Parts: sequence; structure tokens; C-alpha cells
Amino acid sequence: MHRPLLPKDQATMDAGAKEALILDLHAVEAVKLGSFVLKSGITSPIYLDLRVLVSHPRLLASVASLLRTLPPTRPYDLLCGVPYTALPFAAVLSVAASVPMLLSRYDDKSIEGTFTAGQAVLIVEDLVTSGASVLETVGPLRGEGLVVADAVVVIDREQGGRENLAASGVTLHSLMTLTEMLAVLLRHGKVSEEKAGEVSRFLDANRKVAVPVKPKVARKSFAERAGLAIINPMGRKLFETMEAKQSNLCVAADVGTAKELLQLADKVGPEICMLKTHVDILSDFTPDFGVKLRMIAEKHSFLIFEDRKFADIGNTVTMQSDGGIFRILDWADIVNAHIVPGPGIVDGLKLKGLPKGRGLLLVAEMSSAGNLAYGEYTAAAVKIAEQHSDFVIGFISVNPASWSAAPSSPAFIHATPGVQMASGGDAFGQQYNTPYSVINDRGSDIIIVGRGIIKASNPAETAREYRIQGWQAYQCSLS
Ligand code: S5P
Repeated sequence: MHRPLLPKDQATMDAGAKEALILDLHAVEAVKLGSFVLKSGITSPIYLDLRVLVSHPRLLASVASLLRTLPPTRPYDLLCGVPYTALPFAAVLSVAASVPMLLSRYDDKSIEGTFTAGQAVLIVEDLVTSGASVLETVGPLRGEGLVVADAVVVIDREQGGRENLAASGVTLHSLMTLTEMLAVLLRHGKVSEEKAGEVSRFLDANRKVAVPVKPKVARKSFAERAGLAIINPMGRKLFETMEAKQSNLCVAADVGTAKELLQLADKVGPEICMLKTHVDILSDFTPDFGVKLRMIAEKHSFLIFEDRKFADIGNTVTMQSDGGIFRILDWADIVNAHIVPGPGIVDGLKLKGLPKGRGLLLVAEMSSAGNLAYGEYTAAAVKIAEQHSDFVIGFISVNPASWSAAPSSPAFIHATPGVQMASGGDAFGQQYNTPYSVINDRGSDIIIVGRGIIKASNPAETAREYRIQGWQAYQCSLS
């Protein structure tokens, strides 16, 4: 991990070096005055073109060494420049600081370079207006499971970029603001009072430039959707829990004993909106399991989802859900079902489940390779859900953004398994996508993470990382 080395007297050096840099930028015509349409669509009386620095190695070196003095909030492993202007800045910084770099391709957004999921990346940029270009680079990096918390930039145009980036979990560290730059140029007679006034008035009138790029999936907030889920109280409770805990993480507690499960639930409890169980894999199950788990769920305010995947006729599932050794409906807030038997399975589960205030998720898609839940099958799940919206709260889904022919109502929730920090799979056909991709590209709401958390050396800490990634991805996707 790297932290920049701060010079002894940073404040003095910064002021002097910054002033010299501003005058140098003016001398090489990186500061242009006139009328310019920016990438964000606004017309500006000033244009800063830092591309010219490639022709001035001394200046390039001083920009890089000044950027190195900006302190990010967390250590980083890698640097990544925003294409194209900042690429040489990042390269010079990488060599000077001995920090490896990544290249984010402008065209297809693929990433070049060596990295592992979970590593922290510091973004390097020339200037920020709305922050859109930085976010275009951050998205694919997060999509690969990399952590991006900070961006260093030469000039902050003070037009909303800092706030837009903060809303996406990126802290902006700038060498200078446009106002500071203007003051130096004015003091040295490089711009007239009149022009400086024009630029200031322009800045005052354009403090909040919106990010023009649209996320692939735009949606209503969980809080709004809680208000739409009026018929089924369990659906509403889940949305409210997510909003209150700022968590769209469900941990799949696939451990072999009740003892381990209860310990895990207590550890990850603060980070999750829901804990998913497979009660039939617990070798030491006793009838008091449900009471114990409910106490932990109440302590940490999460819901319990028994992933029983009922798949029989209505009469059988009534008995399976309410009776037997497990008495699932006594302790699980939510259960799920395949729709292969037809809508009768929902009636069967509803019989005992609805009076107990429980909710049902329908398995509309699956994460495993070669599964048969797609196309008309998925559309049938949506139809059955709509007919039983008093009991069905949503779906197990993998790519709800692709259900354009039969989209589900925003009152229904989507929970997606097959999530890890890096895409890939296991030996049995499980297929993994990253939290960012599941929420942003595939349009889901909840990430279900099993082995990515329970096999980690510190499940509580790892759950926290997943929660933050999942929540940031959700915030990016808000319309
Ligand atoms: O299609 C599915 C549906 C489910 S509910 N694919 C899944 O993997 N699941 C469940 O999600 C599966 O039973 C397991 O409990 C969890 C994924 O675990 P992981 O260890 O692969 O993250």
C-alpha cells in the first residue's frame, strides 16, 4: 500500500509551486479564453487544455510531483489515469512513486494491467467539471472488484464534480480550483479584471453541472419502493430495512452447523439486510434454532430468508413449509419457490404463510450454467407474482434488466446470487458477477453472497466491503 510522501513544508511549497505552475500553464497556452462548449454541454468563457503538457516534460514532471503531495483518504495499490489527457500524468506519477498503473481503455472500457479484486486504485485526472469522466473510469474498475475511494486532479472547476463524485463514494483531491487559478492570473496581469469577472459570474451561474452519463439501469429509490409495496408488509419491511441499514447485502450462510451459523449471523448481522439459510444442511439442528436465530435477527435488524426452493404441488408444500422438523414458517420471514408446478404452489405456501405475515420470492432465473429458467419461464414467474402480489414480494433473478418484454413492477424486489468481488465460477457451474455489475448492469436490488464472505479470513470485515460496494452501486443507479 502506498501513501504519498509529503514534503516538509507543504503549505509554503504548495503556494509557491502552485503559483509557478499556474503561470507556466498560462505560458504554454493551456489556459484559453473565449467561448467553448464543454463535454458536459455548458458553454464556458474559459477552457483548460492540459493535453499540451505532453510537449513540456519539465511541466509534466512538476504536475506529477505536485499531485503526489495530495493525501488520499485511504492507501492505494494502483494508479489509473482517466483517458486521455491524464494518462501521461499517471505514468509519470507511477514511475516517480513506484506504484503500478492500470490502463482503462476509452473505447470498450476494458482494463489493461495486472490486478486482483479488492485492491485500491487511485484515480488521476487533469480537470473535473461534473465528474462524469472520472465516473466513466471508476465504473469498469469497480466492475472488476477494485476499490476506488479517491481521485487526484490538477484543477477542480468547482461546478459540482466534487459533490457528484462524493455521491458515488469518490473523494476528490485537487491541486487548485479554477477560482485560485484565476486569482493568480489576475494578480500577474495575465487576464483582465473584466475577463476574470466574466469567468466568476459564469462559475456562480454554473455551480451544479449534472453528470450527463446515464447509468444502464435507472430506478426508484428503495424508500420510494417501500411506499409502493403496500399489499405485502414483508416486502415493505425489506425495503425499509435496506434503506435504514444502507445495505442491499444478503449473506448466504452455507455453513454445516447451527452453531457456526448463529456465530456467523451475529458477526455479519450489522452489515446485512437479510440472512439466507439452508436449514437442511445443519447437522446439529434442534427445534430451538429458529428462536435463537430470530433473537440475533432482531438484535441486528435483518430479515431471515430460508432458501428452501419449494417445488411441489400446493398441498405438499403447505405441509413442508409449516410442519416437519424444521417448522420453517415459524421463524423464516421469507421463503422461496420454483414455479415449475404452476401457480398452485403459491396458493399452498400462502395458506399458512400469509396469516403469519411471511413473504415469498419466486425463482425466476438461476445463476448456474445451463439452467432452464429463462425466456417464457421467467415471464411466467412475473405473471404469477402479479396474480399473488399480496404474498409474493419479488424474485430470485440474475438479469432483470433484460426482462424488457415483461418487466416486473418496482414494488417487487430482485435478489441475485452468484456474486463475488471478481467474476468467475466454481467447479459445479456456479457463475459469479461483481456487485457493481449485478446492481448496475443487470438491474438487481440485493446481492446474495455466500462463499465470497463465509470463506474469507474475516467475514465481518469482508461483509462490510460487500455492503459498501453493493450500496455504492445502488446509489450510482438511482435516476
Ligand atoms: O440460482 C441460484 C439461486 C440461489 S438461491 N443460485 C444460487 O447460487 N443460489 C444460492 O445462493 C445457493 O443455494 C447458495 O446458497 C448461494 C450462493 O452461494 P455462493 O457461495 O456461490 O455465493
